[in-house]
Amino acid sequence: MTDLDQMRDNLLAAIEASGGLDALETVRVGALGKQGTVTGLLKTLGGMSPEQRLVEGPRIQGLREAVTTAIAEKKAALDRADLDARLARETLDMTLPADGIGMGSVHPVSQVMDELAEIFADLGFAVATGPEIEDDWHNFTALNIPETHPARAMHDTFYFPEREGEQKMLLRTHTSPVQIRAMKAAGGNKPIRIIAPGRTYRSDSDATHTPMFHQVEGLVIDKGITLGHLKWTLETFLKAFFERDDIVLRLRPSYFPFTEPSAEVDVGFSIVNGKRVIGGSDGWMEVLGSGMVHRKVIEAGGYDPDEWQGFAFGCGIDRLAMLKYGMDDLRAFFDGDIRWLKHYGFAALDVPTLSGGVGA
Ligand code: 2NL
Repeated sequence: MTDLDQMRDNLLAAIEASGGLDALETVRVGALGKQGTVTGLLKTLGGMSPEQRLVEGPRIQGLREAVTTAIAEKKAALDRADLDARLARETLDMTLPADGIGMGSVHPVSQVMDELAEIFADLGFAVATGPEIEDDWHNFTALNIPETHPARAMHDTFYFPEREGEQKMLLRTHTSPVQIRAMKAAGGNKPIRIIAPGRTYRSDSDATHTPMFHQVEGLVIDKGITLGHLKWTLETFLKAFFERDDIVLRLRPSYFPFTEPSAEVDVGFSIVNGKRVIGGSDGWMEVLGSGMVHRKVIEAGGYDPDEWQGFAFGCGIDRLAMLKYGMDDLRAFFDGDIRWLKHYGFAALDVPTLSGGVGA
């Protein structure tokens, strides 16, 4: 065996024995680096005679190629082993449950508004909306509310600063102006059946009153409308809303400027586990205000009161939600506390339907 063969065997053995990329690099530098043994041999070619170079050149170049190839193969093997080790170490358990997606929920007020729309749609009522910033005429005058009425006082209603030659503007105190606008738009010659749900504002704040609250009003205008239509409609609505057949109503004579006669509507409740539940007859609870639309209001809406009659009603949506879903603090409705919303909120795709049960 020549020195060159011996050198090749030693180098190939050293490459094969390298346990890692660092050790392999050391072998490479020792053989092929600037000061390397193989590089040193290549340098000796310059000092040889042409005959000797013809013999030694291919041998030394052969050695260089053999070493280069062996290093490349060893490096690939080490890389592969390294990858295999990492794959074995870094496992990903595909059977673990994924992180939950943060889903929002439908606020009880929105849920109840959807339920109201669904129930009244079945009775032929459309949903009407209008501005929350109203003028004095639509909110008060058209509704036969006198200039001296306490509701018109600064401490009850939120007014905007007055402007020269313009109507007083305010935040609507009920959704009645929406219905006045609907009457005006109808032109005084066709029947109307609408509900008007929405935000309303009064300068009031304690455990059971917030400055902003939600109201729904209903209005029917037609020829030959009586209190009987009113009572049947409210009874049918309350049975559908509270999802009980044992709903009993009591109409108590009352007063509103916009209706004549007027009636407060009480619903029978029963006591279940110390709490009041709608239905049954352990006692009476006031839930709605109602009446036959005052002839002055029919006139203000552009209808002839000798030909057209109507009934109307109004009630708080927040209160309806509390009675149906069992919350006891109104203020929590508008705090935006995520825990309250999670607890009392409704699934976004759980749209109320009469057939599926409006109560979600
Ligand atoms: C209540 C009482 C009521 C009305 C609202 C109304 C609207 C028009 C004409 C006549 Cl356009 N009336 N709305 C009628 C009676 C009662 O609400 O206690 N609301 C919370």
